[in-house]
Formats: sequence, C-alpha cells, structure tokens
Amino acid sequence: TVTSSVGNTDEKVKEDEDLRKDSSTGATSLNDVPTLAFPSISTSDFQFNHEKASDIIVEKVEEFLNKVGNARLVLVDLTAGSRILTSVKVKAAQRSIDSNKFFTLVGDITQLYTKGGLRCNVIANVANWRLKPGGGGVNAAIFSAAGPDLEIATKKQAGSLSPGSALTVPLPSNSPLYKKEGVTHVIHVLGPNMNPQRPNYLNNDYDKGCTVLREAYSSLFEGFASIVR
Ligand code: AR6
Repeated sequence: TVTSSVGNTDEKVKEDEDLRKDSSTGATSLNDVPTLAFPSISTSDFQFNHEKASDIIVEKVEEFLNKVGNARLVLVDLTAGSRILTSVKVKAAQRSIDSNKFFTLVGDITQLYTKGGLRCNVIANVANWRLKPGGGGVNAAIFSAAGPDLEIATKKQAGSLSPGSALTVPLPSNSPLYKKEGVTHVIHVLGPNMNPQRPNYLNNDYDKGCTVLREAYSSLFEGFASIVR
C-alpha cells in the first residue's frame, strides 16, 4: 500500500542519516541492529572446498533472512584477498540478497567495533570439538580476546561439540570482548573436517561434508535467532 511504502522510505532515509552519525552521540543507529559476525566454517584448517562452501553460505544466509526480519549477518575474513569472501560476495549479488542485511567484511572478528566501527552483538567461533582455547585460527583469536571468562562460561554449558552443532554462550560482562567490542554472546560451532590430521576426518566424502556444513550454518543461525527473538 501507499502508506507502507512511504513508511519504508522514511525508515530508509532515517537509517541512512543514522549511518552518518557518530556513534559517540549515543543516537540510535544501524549499530543497534542485532548483528551476527561469522567466519567461514571449515574452509581453512578443516580444508573444505571453497566453491561448495560458498554455495552453502549463500543458501543458508538467504534462508535465515527470509525467516528473521530485524537482524544482520556479516561474513568476516582477515584479508582482502580472501577467496571465500570474493566467492560469497559474487553469489550473494547474483541471488539479489539485500546488502544491508548481509555483507562481507575484511577484518579481525575480535576487533570489528574498535577497528572498524561495526557493532556486532554476537560473533561465531569456529571451535574444536573439545571447546578448548588455542589451536590457531579464529578459535585461538576469540578465546584469547575474550579472556578466561569465555572458557569458564563455555565449560559450564558443555564439554564437547559434535560436527554440525552449535553452542550459544552469553559472555560475562567483565570480558574484554564484551566491554570493548560490545559482544554479548559467542556462538561456538563445529564444521565438517576434511583435514586428515584432525579428528572426525570425512575422507573427502562431500555428500556427508555438505550435509554437515548445512547443519552447522543452520545451528549457528538458529542460535542467533533465539538471541534476537
Ligand atoms: N578474524 C576473522 N576471520 C578469521 C580470524 C580472525 N581473527 N582468524 C581466522 N579467520 P579456521 P576451520 C578465518 O582455520 O577451517 C581451529 O583452530 C580464516 O581465514 O579458524 O573451520 C579450530 O579450533 C577462515 O576463513 O577454522 C578447529 O580445530 C575462517 O576464519 C579448526 O581450526 C575459518 O578458519 C577449524 O578449522
């Protein structure tokens, strides 16, 4: 109707204005939209095929955005040369996914606000099955930035994670990641492993691998949806 389209236009204009405002003014801004920042699951240490992974990311993002209205998803990687970011960006544009609700970003997932000005209240951690700190990759970075509180809060909830599943952990408010970055929850997720040196190796079985990767994104996005609701 005319009314709703006028409403939408006004909202868009307001959002654009808010985007330009300095966050220090405390004004309502796009930084208040619930936002999940997530790394690409399994495509680095776990050696999952990038083409297949990027198809699944775009498919799952689209599915989530059709279900949950007021939330944003941001796929993050460390370098501008990231093949997974490039591939996902192209495929998301081909599917006409709303770029206000889903976009890719180059940066360290533990410093998106302090270094980039983007507030993400939830971040995903690509964990190991023991839910232990360290081991490199994004897991080491997140546990290190969050401090010992994250390990304690995680342990209270579970001792391990199976491939395809996720665990939402509210971050204690004295964690540096909470205080500096505004991260209120970390969602640990475990993806399929195609690296023979790591546990639960799938021996190049991409039927199983793609199923588990889809499950991992579903579990992650469902965890985020329960925080948003
Ligand atoms: N910020 C943003 N993205 C990052 C960061 C960071 N600080 N660090 C890495 N990435 P990986 P996997 C990107 O290897 O393949 C872990 O040690 C990276 O470039 O962390 O699922 C766990 O403990 C890549 O695009 O996860 C598991 O044992 C993505 O994050 C195992 O590795 C995922 O890379 C899981 O392997």
